[in-house]
Amino acid sequence: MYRNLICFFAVVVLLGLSVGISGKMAAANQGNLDKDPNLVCWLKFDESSKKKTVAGSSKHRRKGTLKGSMSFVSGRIGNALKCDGSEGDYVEVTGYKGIAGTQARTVVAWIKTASNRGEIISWGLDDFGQMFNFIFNRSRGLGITPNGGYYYMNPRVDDDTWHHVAAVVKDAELPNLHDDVTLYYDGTLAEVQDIGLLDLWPIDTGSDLDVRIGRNYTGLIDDLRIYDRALSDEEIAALYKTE
Ligand SMILES: [Ca+2]
Repeated sequence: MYRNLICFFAVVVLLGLSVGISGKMAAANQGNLDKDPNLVCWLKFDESSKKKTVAGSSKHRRKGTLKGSMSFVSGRIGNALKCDGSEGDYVEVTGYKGIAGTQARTVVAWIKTASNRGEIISWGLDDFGQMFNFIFNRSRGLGITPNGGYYYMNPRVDDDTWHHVAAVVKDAELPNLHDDVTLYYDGTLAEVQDIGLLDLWPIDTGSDLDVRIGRNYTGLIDDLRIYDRALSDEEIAALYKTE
């Protein structure tokens, strides 16, 4: 009897400890992700509506410049960028070519849209395999295309509510869409549309075009981040919990 009671209390204490520890780890995680040396570009879009530039919040201080008529409105965290769906209206991170070649990378953002078209972010060289587009593929799901092949998530994003979306390319000699790209929806792994052989298209990004945000996209973008490493499932989940 006593032994059972002692076991019961030991389990309760251990459970309590583990919950406490994991809570602390998640909190530390998010703070670390803001200061992560691999956070190579971070745009919070907290500007007021008259601004034509976007402050860079990563330690690299890469900032954005508004091309065309975009604005800032109340967003998911502070203000957000409002995009009007035009090809000529986007934010350019002038002079920054993004992450080139086969290097691992992560792009993360909050988005709110009622339309399933346009780019969240893109860079590279306009040739097969050499672009890196986080885009609504063929007006279907949100995902990655390197210009040739495409890979997108099944969950609908175009319901005019805020969603946290991310794409991760992990370390690989020559990464391909099927084996090395992971898509996330609201902090968890997204179910992905199976395209077949096109999924195997390799990613070898060029470094010709500056990073561009919001081309042909209608809606809001907030707290956009680029890391030059693959974030883990836990780190994506921690960013989703960011307030
Ligand atoms: Ca913001």
